Amino acid sequence: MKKVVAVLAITLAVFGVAFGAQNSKVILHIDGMTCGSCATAVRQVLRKVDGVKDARVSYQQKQGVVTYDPTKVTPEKIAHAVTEKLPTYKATVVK
Ligand SMILES: [Cu+2]
Repeated sequence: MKKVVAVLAITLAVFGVAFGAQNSKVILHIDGMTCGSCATAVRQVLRKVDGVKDARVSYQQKQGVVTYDPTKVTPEKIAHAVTEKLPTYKATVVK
């Protein structure tokens, strides 16, 4: 029984690492936002991009922090989606 528990624990640990590795984070610099509504609009576009798990946008800081799956999308594609759907705002990859 102890062996079964140990195997289960190792399996869960391995899967945990695998799932964790699926998510990457990118910081975008976003120009053109003037209020909280701008940030909301940008955030909604970001969250609809395939492969994006989460997005936080601040117009004061002119930046967005995006959590994404690197097997599905690249930071460049995420930044491009913003400028393509909302040409008022210009998003560039910081890191
Ligand atoms: Cu605004």
